Amino acid sequence: MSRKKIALIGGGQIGGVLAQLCALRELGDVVLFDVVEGLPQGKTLDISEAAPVDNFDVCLKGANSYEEIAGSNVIIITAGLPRKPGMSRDDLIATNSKIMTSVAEGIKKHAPDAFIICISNPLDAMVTLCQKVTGFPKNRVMGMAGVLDSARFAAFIAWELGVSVKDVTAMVMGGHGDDMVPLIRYANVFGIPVMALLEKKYGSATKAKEVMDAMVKRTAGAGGEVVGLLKTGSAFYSPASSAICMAEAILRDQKRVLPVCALLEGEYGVDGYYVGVPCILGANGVEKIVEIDLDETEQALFNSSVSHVKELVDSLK
Ligand code: A3D
Repeated sequence: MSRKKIALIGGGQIGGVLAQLCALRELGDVVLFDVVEGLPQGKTLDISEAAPVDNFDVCLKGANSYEEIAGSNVIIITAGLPRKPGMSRDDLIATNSKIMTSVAEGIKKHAPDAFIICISNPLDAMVTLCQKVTGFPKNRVMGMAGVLDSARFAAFIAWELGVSVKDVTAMVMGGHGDDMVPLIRYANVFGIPVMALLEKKYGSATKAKEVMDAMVKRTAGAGGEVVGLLKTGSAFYSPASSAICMAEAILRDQKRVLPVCALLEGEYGVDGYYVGVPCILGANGVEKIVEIDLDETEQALFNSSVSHVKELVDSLK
């Protein structure tokens, strides 16, 4: 039986970490593709030379030609510019849509059976474009944003309550913009609602709400917080880990329930747009969109986030 094959399109900050994580977890052989000559070859050689130390049996190869991605099971796209301080994700749309079109054409021609996970920003628009250009079925083209946004929300909750991140479940839905929707009501620590724990900690519902509101705000602005500190680019460790979690769910048929940027066709009252919603991810990619109940406030926030996604995607037409 041959190993699985993972192609990483874009060998920049996220691409390099993705390649290393694929190797450390022995997810399969890796092709790291970039338009810059030498960059993917140098990074994959560097990672490969750590194999005797880290004990992984996978082959990593750098490439500047799409022929090399043939036979890939999963492809993760990070090709495109990242944000700099003062930029919104939407400011990247003109440049990154040209890049995404060429990437999607390359994938369509050379890896027509692959599952695709897009990371390039503005995420919701880029994944839409990728699906349009490849023409792949909706279960095989998805975006990563919700896993990362939810991880950030969960990290802030764990730090605030002084509990292990392993026991926190917190989900963020909607578009990958500043109006994303962290779901307060569903956030829990091993089944205990986070709001109940905050109320116990502070002895006041008002203070608990204040603390939660601050965590929600920090979650929505978390990408920008990292950009502001780095100054030369955006987050790359946590986005890479989040995409690997999705790739692993597909490659190992884990049936994980994760927030995924998936094409909605009527679910949540949205038709024909990619939006972050909980999905079952397994060997068939997005196997099911899970519809959860939203109360009036959550639904209003979700609708407002979706209307921003629609505006952005419609500007591509
Ligand atoms: P960066 O380190 O600049 O890497 C991007 C790579 O893409 C560079 O090495 C480029 O050479 C390469 N590239 C440019 N054009 C092409 C092309 N046509 N074909 C193949 N490769 C090309 O950026 P990064 O890795 O930090 O970020 C990559 C993308 O992910 C950016 O658009 C970010 O905004 C986005 N991002 C998304 C999230 C989400 O949660 C969705 C988080 C963080 C970053």
